[in-house]
Amino acid sequence: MSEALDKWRVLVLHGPNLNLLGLREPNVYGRVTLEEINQRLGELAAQRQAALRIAQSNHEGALIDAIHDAREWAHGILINPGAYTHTSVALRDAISAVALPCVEVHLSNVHRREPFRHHSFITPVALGVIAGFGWRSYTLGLMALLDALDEQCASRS
Ligand code: DHK
Repeated sequence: MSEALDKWRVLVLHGPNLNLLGLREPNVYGRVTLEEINQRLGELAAQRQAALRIAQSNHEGALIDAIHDAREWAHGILINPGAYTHTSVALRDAISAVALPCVEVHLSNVHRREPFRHHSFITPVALGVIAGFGWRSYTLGLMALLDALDEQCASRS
């Protein structure tokens, strides 16, 4: 990764259980692995002159630490908070605290699933949400984030 030459630097964060993608409930989450998703994101980022730092954690605090750290280097955040979407005020506060543009993504259409998945603590502090398109939610989310960053930059110049 040649961050110095890239236009945008993005933190990609995968929350709990997403390390099991490909094996985990493939009828809900698909058969594409996390590594494959990361590879597809990397290809898209290269086309758009963006640099990605990618992390996955099953621990709320580690996700929060990564968000705090992003304050020092990132222009934006792409996050699938997994189940923390529906439970974590702390994760929401971290996103709000760093004030970086953030796109929330979900592989599944959470609104077609159990009622407890219908509420997100993250959405109110996100630019937008993409859900229900399997692994493509991530690439659509990255495109949306980079478009928003480009637009922000154009409106400043
Ligand atoms: C992933 C999870 O792990 C769930 O807890 C969320 C999300 C949905 C997804 O669809 O990517 O409810």
